[in-house]
Amino acid sequence: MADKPLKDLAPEWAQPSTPVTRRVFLGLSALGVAGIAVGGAVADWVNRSPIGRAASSAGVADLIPLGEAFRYYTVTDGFPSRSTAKYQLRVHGLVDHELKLSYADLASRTPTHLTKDFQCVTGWRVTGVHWTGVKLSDLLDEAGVQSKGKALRFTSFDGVYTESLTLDQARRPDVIVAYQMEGKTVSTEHGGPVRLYVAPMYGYKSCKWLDGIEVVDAVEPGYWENEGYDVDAWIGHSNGRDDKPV
Ligand SMILES: Nc1nc2c(c(=O)[nH]1)N[C@H]1C(S)=C(S)[C@@H](COP(=O)(O)O)O[C@H]1N2
Ligand SMILES: [Mo]
Repeated sequence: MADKPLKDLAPEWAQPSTPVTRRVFLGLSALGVAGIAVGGAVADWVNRSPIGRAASSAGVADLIPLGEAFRYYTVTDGFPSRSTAKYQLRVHGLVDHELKLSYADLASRTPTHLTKDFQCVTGWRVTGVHWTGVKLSDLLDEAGVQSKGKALRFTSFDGVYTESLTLDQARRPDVIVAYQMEGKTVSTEHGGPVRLYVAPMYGYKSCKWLDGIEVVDAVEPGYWENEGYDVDAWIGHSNGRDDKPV
């Protein structure tokens, strides 16, 4: 596959609303050589220090060696927080019965456990992440999808991010509304208390801070898809980035 300019492959850090601040750059150059020598410590630094987290949310951290560490992404200027007590998920649109589900409602349904890799299209991957959630297909069946319904539009309580799947994709058994990650309620930084987890696709499909699932009649491209990512996000087939299915 032909090489594309890096900016097309990594709009997360190239796009103007997440500028790389001077502070982030200073932090990164201070890290310099030491970062290569102590990979684990670098991952901790990215996860814990304000500079590391700024670098991470700006996508700059993709440029430094981290080994297997999650980056915490957000397209807004923060990580919106909602308690499990206040959380609500709406399943609406072309359905027979609209659902309004609390965290407890989700947790009381038949759980699905998945241990799978999490892979961002920019190149980082965390292997063997343990997720617990409810199959999206179960929620769709409960709501009763009308015959005009062909696709889903996901919304986030960050107020900005959106994602999409076709109904066929959404009905796969490895697509879940996840309320636990590594045995605990999904953290605020990882899009909790509830996020989508679309195992067979790149991370951008896995909408964080999920608050709405709308059944619509056609796929509507999501946030990053409007910035150039493929609507088709199957790992191994998208953006010329990775040919090895996981
Ligand atoms: N609401 C919201 N969801 C999002 C994103 C985001 O910025 N905002 N980033 C996406 C991308 S590109 C990836 S790789 C994963 C990253 O998940 P993490 O921040 O838990 O590592 O979340 C996806 N879902
Ligand atoms: Mo990503």
